[in-house]
Amino acid sequence: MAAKKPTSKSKKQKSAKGSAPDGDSHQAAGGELHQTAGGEHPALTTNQGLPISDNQNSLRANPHGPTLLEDFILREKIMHFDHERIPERIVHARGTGVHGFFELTASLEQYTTARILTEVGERTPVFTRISTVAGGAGSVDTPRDVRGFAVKFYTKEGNWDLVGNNIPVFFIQDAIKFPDLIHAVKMEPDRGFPQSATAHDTFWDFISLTPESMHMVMWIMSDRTLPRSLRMIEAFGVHSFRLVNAAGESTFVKFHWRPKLGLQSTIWDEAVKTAGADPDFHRREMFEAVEAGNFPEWEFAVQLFTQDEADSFPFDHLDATKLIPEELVPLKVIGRMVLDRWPDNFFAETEQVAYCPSHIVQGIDFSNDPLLQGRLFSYDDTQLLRLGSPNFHQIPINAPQCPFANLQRDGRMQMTQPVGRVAYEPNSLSGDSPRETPARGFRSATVTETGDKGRIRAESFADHYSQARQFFLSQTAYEQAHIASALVFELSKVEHVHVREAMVGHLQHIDPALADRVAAGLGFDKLPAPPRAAAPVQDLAPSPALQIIGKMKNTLEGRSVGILIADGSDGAVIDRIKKAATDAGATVKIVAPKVGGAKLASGLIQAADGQLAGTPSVLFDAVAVILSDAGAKTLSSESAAIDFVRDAFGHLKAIAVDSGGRTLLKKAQVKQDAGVVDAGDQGAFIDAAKTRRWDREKSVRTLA
Ligand code: HDD
Repeated sequence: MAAKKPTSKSKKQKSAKGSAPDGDSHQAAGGELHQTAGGEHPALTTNQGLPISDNQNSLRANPHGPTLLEDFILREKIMHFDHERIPERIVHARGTGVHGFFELTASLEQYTTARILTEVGERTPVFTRISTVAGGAGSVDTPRDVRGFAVKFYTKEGNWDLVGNNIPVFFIQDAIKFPDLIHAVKMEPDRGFPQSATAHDTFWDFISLTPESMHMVMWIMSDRTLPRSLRMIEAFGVHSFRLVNAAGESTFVKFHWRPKLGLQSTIWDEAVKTAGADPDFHRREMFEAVEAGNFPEWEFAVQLFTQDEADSFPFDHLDATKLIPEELVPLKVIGRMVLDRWPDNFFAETEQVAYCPSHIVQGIDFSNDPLLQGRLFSYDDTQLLRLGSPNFHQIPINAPQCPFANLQRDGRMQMTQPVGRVAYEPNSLSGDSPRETPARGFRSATVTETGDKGRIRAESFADHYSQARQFFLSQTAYEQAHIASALVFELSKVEHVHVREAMVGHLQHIDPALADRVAAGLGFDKLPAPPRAAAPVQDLAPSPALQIIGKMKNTLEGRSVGILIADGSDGAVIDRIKKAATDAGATVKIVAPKVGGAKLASGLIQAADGQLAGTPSVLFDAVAVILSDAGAKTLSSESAAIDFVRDAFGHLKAIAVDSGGRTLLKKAQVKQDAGVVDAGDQGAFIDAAKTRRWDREKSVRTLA
């Protein structure tokens, strides 16, 4: 008999019978009961269903006496509380998850039997978790870090987990190096810091001794690791996978996610300040977007290629430190993903979701990428520790949404109640126990393997610098300057001079001019010698698709505009700016010295969305400063106001000002350039707000 399938359907089914109501009931010391929300409240009970008469006081021998061990209600409650946490993920501990759907727009029937990739128009539920890598679960959202991008597709043929990152390559070529990489990047073990940062000795020591990571280093030093929003990142399945068709033929595939809102990043100083202003910046922004119905959306695209084509590439596609430039194998868009439902419960869903690259469906198969092969073990193993039981697939967020049945039994936290005598196969005693299905069951791709067994790295994996060079040379001058400056910043935090030197040595293979800039930024008086390169560095054609600036969309959709006002501001100007920005798709927030709002020139009160001290300009993509003369005078001696405009300017944002706003800019010694526009010209402001003033940067900071 098939095991009963756990369900995650309706809210009603999910909340345990008798669980706490939304409204709060509070019994004061005098014993009076306050109901704070209307409606029928179910009785509060113990986990055994016993109604609880008093949830405010433990059982005591007398009013001033000791608490009694007998108080099983107290013990049950505290015991449960003590066990509320599970081990956090060793990597990707901090994440934000959202439900949604995947819809196929073009069939890959020629290449695969996987129905999720062949049934056009079919909507498949997904749960997507986007994460940082290095920090703990409580770390901030905006460190310089890779973003994980894990999608669980609840397909009709079983769950498919595509566990990728926002960077298409990885640090290492073989999974056996993963623990070393992570130990190097995490807090240093003797001192317990830094949290969530690569800018320290152990990380760069490891990297400087691992030439294969140079391509990834270029990506992580770029602004890709400083996303403006989780809705504005690309993501990649990284490895080559295989698609297998009905004839059993296989084609290699790389998976890509492309955000509908385009790519956008912040700059380093902005990311650092955002961490202080709002440690939950990305999670909050995602929450607010989903709640407002501005559902994040990505296109799903594939790069398809044969073994023969792969043989002609100037790199080995099984090496996860390499990407396939779009110019070499174009992307084919085959679907879209929309995230439209915030989870009901963070722990039950976002924390307990268990992704495993080994979760695939028939018609999709693995490649021999040695990094992928190691991952196929690691994730199941990690879920056993985190979730504590081989039955983790029964947790609603992890359970397939198609029928599933087998003869696995028992184990911790078994939630189903299998019936019958038979728990083995083959058997002759049961007429309805699950059986293997040779015709439609999963079959691995037919692959011939030859060669000598051994701990061997293929010769074709030896070129560590060519694609790093290609990436760097594909960037705009502004992006190159950010990469060089990020390297200077990070290596300046490294105490060991030989590690700094070793890194600059590697950079010489990537681009001698980059090495010069970083060496100058670090104050070297001579250039260190480059290490021996295991393979000649190739001059690959630049790939503009690798830029961020080139992929920024000329839109205010998904962006936010902050309007700084004070008592005496002109309400009509505020309204016009607000309307223009809202019409262009932006979210607008009013910032005032007091959260209660400001008294406008008209005498009306304008409500504020944020208090100035707690709502700095780093939270916005563009700002307007609308002040009366008196308001400007008051704010001129307010450091939060000075920082507001100075940072907006320093972070290359558009600023709209009226005459009071201009006074504040002068006081803050902010120069006026083409990105500082008159508040009366809303059209000019909207145009300027859609981009950043890259040409301003050289006037506000020294870049390497
Ligand atoms: Fe990993 C989590 C992505 C290499 C071992 N990984 C994890 C998550 C993402 C990735 C997005 C978080 C999933 C979630 O939201 O729960 N990992 C990658 C990518 C890699 C990669 C794109 C290279 C291409 N990972 C990798 C290797 C190993 C691991 C080589 C080990 C050999 N990864 C893990 C893990 C984690 C994990 C320890 C921690 C939590 C979890 O699995 O569920 O098993």
